[in-house]
Amino acid sequence: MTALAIDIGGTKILVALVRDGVVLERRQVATPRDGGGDAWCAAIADAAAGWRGQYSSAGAAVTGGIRDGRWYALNPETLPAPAGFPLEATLSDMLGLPVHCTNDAQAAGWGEYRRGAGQGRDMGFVTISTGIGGGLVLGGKLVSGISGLGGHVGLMPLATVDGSTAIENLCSGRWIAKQAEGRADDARGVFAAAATGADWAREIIDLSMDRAALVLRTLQWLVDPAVIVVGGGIGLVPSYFAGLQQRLASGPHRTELRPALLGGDAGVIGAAELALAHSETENAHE
Ligand code: BMX
Repeated sequence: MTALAIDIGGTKILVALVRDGVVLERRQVATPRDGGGDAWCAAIADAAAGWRGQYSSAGAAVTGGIRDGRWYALNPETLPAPAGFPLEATLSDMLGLPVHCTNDAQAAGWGEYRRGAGQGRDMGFVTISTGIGGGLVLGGKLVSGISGLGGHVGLMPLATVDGSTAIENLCSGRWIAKQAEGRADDARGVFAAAATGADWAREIIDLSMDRAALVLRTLQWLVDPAVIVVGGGIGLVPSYFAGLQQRLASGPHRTELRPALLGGDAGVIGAAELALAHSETENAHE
């Protein structure tokens, strides 16, 4: 069964055709950050137009929260998703079939559990990207919680004593880009500068790794999972992943730290799996 899968992140939107955990075709567009919900959905419908008739279910993994099919930002700085935007209804109308929507890190965590680095083991998934998202799979179940936000570690108010800011605001890709203060255009530019030996860039990345390692450490204390899978455009930079590994090397936990095996496809692969499971449940109830 082929699914249309969508991943709406703070920086890019990926639209793909997925079958049995494999991406058959993909299209990627930059997220028009100021466009708003209708513009983002139109960009998705456009990108998928050529695949009409080739899929029988559809799912979307989105940055932010989903409640009753409506979308809202948890941290509008990651993406200012319009509060209460009817994402499921709008995408379903535009694409002509029901579209099941989930938080992006939840979907990616499920993708890694089913088809990637987590396979079959209790796992925590952490994506270090524009923001920092998280998901948990325990006992073979995605722990969505009552709000669909289980394991959302990037939003924990860890790094400040007064709890006034989420830890992602102090180490995510957006934070890295902001610290450059004009010396680089984006997080990628900071990594490029660090690679050529710029001390200012190394310091920013080191501090980001120190703080992101706290996120992973917290997950270890809370859940002590067999594996923590790290994904996202920042988390998957090899030197960054190695820095996290080094910071977690000591301590009593036996948790294995692994890079997402599905890389940037984890979200669409997870969204496809969840869409399929959802449409099977719906059909069983008909
Ligand atoms: C933020 C939050 C999470 C998301 C995470 C990673 C919003 C818009 N997003 O914590 O829901 O999982 O960022 O998102 O509130 P990404 O866009 O960086 O992949």
